[in-house]
Amino acid sequence: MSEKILITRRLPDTVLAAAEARFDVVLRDNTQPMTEDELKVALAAYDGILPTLGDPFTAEVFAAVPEPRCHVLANFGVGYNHINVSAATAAGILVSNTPGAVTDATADIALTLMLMSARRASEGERMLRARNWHGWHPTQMLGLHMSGKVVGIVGMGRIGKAIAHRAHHGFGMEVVFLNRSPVEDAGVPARQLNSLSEVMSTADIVVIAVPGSPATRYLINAEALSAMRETSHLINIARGDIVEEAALIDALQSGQIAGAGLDVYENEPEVPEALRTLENVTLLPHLGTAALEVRTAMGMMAVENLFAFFDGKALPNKL
Ligand code: 8YV
Repeated sequence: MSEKILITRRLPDTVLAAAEARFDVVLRDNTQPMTEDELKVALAAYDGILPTLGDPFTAEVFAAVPEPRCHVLANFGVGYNHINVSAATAAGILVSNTPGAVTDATADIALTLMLMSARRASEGERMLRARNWHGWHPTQMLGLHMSGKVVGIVGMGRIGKAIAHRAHHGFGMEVVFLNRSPVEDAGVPARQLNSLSEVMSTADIVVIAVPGSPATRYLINAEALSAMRETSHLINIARGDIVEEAALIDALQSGQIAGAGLDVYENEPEVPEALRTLENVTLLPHLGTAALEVRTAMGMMAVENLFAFFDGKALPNKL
């Protein structure tokens, strides 16, 4: 009899077909994350789970199911801040993610937001759509010229390096970065700085590319933002709660910084009214990996981890 697998949101058809060819798949076709209560039921009812963004696998969820039927969580996505991996391990449950598959697409969205924020693209489009464009003139809507400026990358992992590559080769930007361990080779000429405030004060555009975790929650708070210049921009493509949204709103309203570009939010899909009404912020609905081939590669990677587990092999992407 084939293993029973829960997939918590609809994945591309080819991924579902690959999973269904081997497993007895239950697809939860819903846009919202599961609740903690639903996860407790699922841990007892399925042999494996393929979780998606935000499904709250907290320590309490694992503790509530002392003898789970499920022994593998193959997360769809590189970020696993919604899964307490040490509590899962203690409960005898293996966890994997999808590194690599998301890198280029997420870096592309970072560059999209850098350009949109620097060149005031969404503000301009809103002006035009509202019929408030009354003619071109030489000093209209002047933004930040990215070429030759300094990008400061917070978190020089795979995605940080892919952003550095694009910024250096595409725009001739100087790259500075912060990383908790020394980085021998950033892939392009780059300077590792010693403190967050140094990166914030040196860069014309700061990009957040660290994983979300309790350790990085509110890393970018009022104090960090106060080190930025009034001509600078902040971009977040990582996790929403790395940036203290209320402090960012203050910084954007007061002119402490010139602009921001966000793909992620503290309480997705909620976006504060204050952010939605500000002109100097570009807001995307967590589009980081939103391309069919990317979501397919992520899904196939998660499914391969399930195959390995049920074949009795090591998980290729075990956390
Ligand atoms: C995914 C992401 O779309 O991979 C990640 O960590 O943030 C996204 O790009 C999402 O996590 C899917 O679960």
